[in-house]
Amino acid sequence: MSDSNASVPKPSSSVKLVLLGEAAVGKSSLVLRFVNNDFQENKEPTIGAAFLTQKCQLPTRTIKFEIWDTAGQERFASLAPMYYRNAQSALVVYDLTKPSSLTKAKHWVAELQRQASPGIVIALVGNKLDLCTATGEHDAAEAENSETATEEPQEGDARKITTKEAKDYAEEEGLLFFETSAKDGTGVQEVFNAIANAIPETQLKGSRPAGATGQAGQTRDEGRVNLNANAGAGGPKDGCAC
Ligand SMILES: Nc1nc2c(ncn2[C@@H]2O[C@H](COP(=O)(O)OP(=O)(O)OP(=O)(O)O)[C@@H](O)[C@H]2O)c(=O)[nH]1
Ligand SMILES: [Mg+2]
Repeated sequence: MSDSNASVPKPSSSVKLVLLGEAAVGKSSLVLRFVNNDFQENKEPTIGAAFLTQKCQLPTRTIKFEIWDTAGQERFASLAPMYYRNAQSALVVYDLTKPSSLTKAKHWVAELQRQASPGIVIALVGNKLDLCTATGEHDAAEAENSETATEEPQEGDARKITTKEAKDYAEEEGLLFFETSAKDGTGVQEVFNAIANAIPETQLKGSRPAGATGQAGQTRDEGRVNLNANAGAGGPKDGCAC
């Protein structure tokens, strides 16, 4: 009668994650890629913030990301503390083709380090990698380890921020670092996977046994507070690297 193959329910933990960054760097697009495996060419700006969830299966536990996708437009900046309060993780996003966006990202990192929960896991994410060509281009998964990053942006390349510049800064500040493309999906799952793995056990709240079913599935439930209804209509993606 014993059923040795029956999977023992994994503990399930909620992780609050906030996305911050200058307007139009691709925060919502990264979330859309992660949650729906979708991309929209002309995504409208986020108004206020959007809330989405996505589950990731780690070998020993289920992580349910509670994602707050904030609006990058300056007029919404004062709302940000509401969303990063109690967050265990943050994606600070910049656009690899826009130097001002890295400056802005550094401001967000400083603010998080000053005012967010101690121990918050922060990932610095350079997005729009698909616009960067030839030299300076990296496999996003290798960005963390690469020792061969070019030091100067290459002529004719839309890239304006070298991997080395951002990676050196991330290392100094103890941040995870990735380059991504929400458009073609490069590096997106790796970011969330790395965050899920980087949250210390002690930081995981809401641990509870998972239900008897639904171990393998991704779930997507969106309770949006976004007035702009910028959700994608696609179905749940069918794989998660987490
Ligand atoms: N080529 C390219 N375009 C992208 C990428 N990610 C986002 N975009 C485009 O950039 C524009 C802005 O993307 P959003 O995801 O709305 O940016 P956001 O950071 O959420 O902007 P706010 O909500 O205003 O803060 C949209 O037109 C996207 O289609 C990417 O990886 N590559
Ligand atoms: Mg947005």
